[in-house]
Amino acid sequence: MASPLRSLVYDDSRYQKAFHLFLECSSEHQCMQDFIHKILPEILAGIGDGKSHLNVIGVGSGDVLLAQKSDLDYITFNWNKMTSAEFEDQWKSKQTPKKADFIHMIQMLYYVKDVEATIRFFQSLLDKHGKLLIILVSGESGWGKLWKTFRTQLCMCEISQCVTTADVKSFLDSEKLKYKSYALPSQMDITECFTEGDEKGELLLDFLTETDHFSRTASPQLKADVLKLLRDPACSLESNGRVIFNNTLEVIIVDATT
Ligand code: HSM
Repeated sequence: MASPLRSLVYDDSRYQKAFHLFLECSSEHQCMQDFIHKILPEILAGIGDGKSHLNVIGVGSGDVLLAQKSDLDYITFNWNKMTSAEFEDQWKSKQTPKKADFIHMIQMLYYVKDVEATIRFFQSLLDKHGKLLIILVSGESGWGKLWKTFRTQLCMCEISQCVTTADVKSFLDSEKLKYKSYALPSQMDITECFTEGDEKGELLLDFLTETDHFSRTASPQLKADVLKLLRDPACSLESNGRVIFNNTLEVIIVDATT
């Protein structure tokens, strides 16, 4: 029988609402900013091999925040408003010999059809000493536990949606690609998810399960099982009456092939 559950990605306005609430309730952006300011500069020090200009590709980057920045006029931006698969086709058809010094894919691999092909393609664009940065939720996070347990019920659309850094690392190991990884501890307050009918809790639950109106459309059994796991120490800690979900992210830095 077809599942009554519909992926949240098909309702963009609800997805945006849930995503913004998730950002308010989590330290997701803070932990990435700390990494970018404190650790990334040292990692990037060796790229470019003495060149005066660096070619950077941001896969999945948006242009909205750029309008608020006034100090970036030494950078030339070319925007490609297309999916990464379309970008790949376009790149291949142009047979461009250009290589990239740094490529970043921040929280975007959930939205591609083929994670391995996407990594393989972008890694192949790296110039000598170039680096590819991937950020996703860690396989050790609450997300990893949730998706391992309910993958068949919750990850039901054509995109990769439930991918974690554990999947990426096992692919990189199988391809014998060299990489380093860095855990970024992060939390998300999911207390309201356990109050029946709470609007905020229901939106957060949609974000966690990637499901449109999960509370209303999931079977009572699935809902009870998901809520039980979300509260389990495998996923969350309870502190001062709040339920704090493990939202740990992980950064993977892949080297160019020598
Ligand atoms: N689909 C959203 C996965 C995610 N989790 C992003 C944390 N950040």
